[in-house]
Amino acid sequence: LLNLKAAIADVIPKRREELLHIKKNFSDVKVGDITIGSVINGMRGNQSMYWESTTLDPNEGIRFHGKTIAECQKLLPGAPEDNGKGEFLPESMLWLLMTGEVPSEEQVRKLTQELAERGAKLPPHTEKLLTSLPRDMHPMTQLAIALASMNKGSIFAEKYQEGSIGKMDYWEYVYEDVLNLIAALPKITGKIYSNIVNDGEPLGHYNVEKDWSYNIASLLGMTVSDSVNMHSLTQERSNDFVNLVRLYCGIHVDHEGGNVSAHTTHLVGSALSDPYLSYSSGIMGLAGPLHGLAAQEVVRFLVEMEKDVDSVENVKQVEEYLWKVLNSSRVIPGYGHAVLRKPDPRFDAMLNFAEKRPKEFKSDAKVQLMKQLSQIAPKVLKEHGKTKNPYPNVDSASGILFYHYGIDQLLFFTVIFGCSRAMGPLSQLVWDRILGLPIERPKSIDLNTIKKICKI
Ligand code: FCX
Repeated sequence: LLNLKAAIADVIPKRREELLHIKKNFSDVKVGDITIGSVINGMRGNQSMYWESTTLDPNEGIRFHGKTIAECQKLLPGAPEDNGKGEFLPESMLWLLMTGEVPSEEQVRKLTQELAERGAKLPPHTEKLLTSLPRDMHPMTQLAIALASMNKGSIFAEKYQEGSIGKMDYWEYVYEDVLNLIAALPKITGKIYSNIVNDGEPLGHYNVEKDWSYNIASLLGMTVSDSVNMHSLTQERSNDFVNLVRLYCGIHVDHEGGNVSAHTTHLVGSALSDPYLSYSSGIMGLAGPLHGLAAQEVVRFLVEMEKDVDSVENVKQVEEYLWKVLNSSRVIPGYGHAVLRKPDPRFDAMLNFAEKRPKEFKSDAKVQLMKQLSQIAPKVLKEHGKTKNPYPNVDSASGILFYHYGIDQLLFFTVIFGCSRAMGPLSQLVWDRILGLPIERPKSIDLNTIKKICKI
């Protein structure tokens, strides 16, 4: 089956049957106990959400339908021009997330083409709206506005309003919206970036023959063939940047269901708000400094630290700098995680990207500092003794690599995160509707109830 929608339709009957069987026969089986600690501490450890495609192992990191990042890098198809030497395409990951199957080259080519065609034209009102926004408006606000505005063209919302579709068919229209939303992201992203750095004038051309990440890169002004010449680029640097976007977007798609952006998208979607409204809400959560904005915080941190230390080799000075931050009750950005308890394999993948290109990155003091920090900070954080996970998370390496290539608008990094993160939570939204999951409505409790439970 070469078409993604048909491939999903093919696996639906079995999955629906499995879940129905479980619902009918095992609904009373206990998953765990909820503690008072969990209630007043961000629901930590509370396993209470169904998530179809990814699971986060505290020690091994994220798995996509059971596959590690390394396995995905081995198995998922890349772009034809890279002849197996580049990064896998986010489109390949999207296929895996949606169907549970590793796609063939041919399936990915079709999906790439379909997304490129769907994304070739933004809705005129969205384009106009983006053009009208203040140039200094936060890029994530611009993204959330653009996405919410696309709900004007939601096929699901229209069909629901007409009352012409049954519950078991919702997914087909949600799917259409989801693909249209993901396809629109390169143009929206390019427009937001050009608003910030080029007074809204395009930095590149959209190329319908190319893949989704290539178009993001082009519209940021970063490909030799399709960009308005803003940065002096060689073909090699241009190819590397496109592969950085592919890698970054390929591995940031999802981090199971409980993280703020994924959970928000799923929650809002459970009220049958359409995918544009649901993901726009998710984007608002991704904009927080403890979540997606951390990549920007890391770059700011590295830029400041570089000014304060004589050399990246000076371990003592770096340690002192970290203690200064911790003693002033600030966090070390890019370190720690709510679930993960070992170094983030996504961090390793980003670091490997730089390590494979010594000519490019050896002389970049900030990138070297990022690497050095990953050795020093865990020791300091362990000694500090508060952080449950003292290791680098993905944000610790991601922003600084974009910064290296001249994408220096720090607030903008999270928009690229937003492109990638669309794929996981929105695949889940399709599956939420396939499986007919209900509106989410957990029960909250007040202090008197807590006291009663605690017998105090
Ligand atoms: N530096 C200093 N202190 C830290 C810390 C860090 N990097 N990470 C955690 N701590 C502190 C917490 O602030 C908390 O202190 P408190 O008891 O005084 O409130 C204590 O250690 C225990 O927190 P912990 O249980 O380990 O972590 P949480 O689940 O509460 O929070 C985040 C997890 C990720 C929010 C936390 O580690 C943090 O603030 N890290 C820095 C920001 C960051 O990198 N965020 C990106 C995370 C991720 F990759 C993403 O979602 O995008």
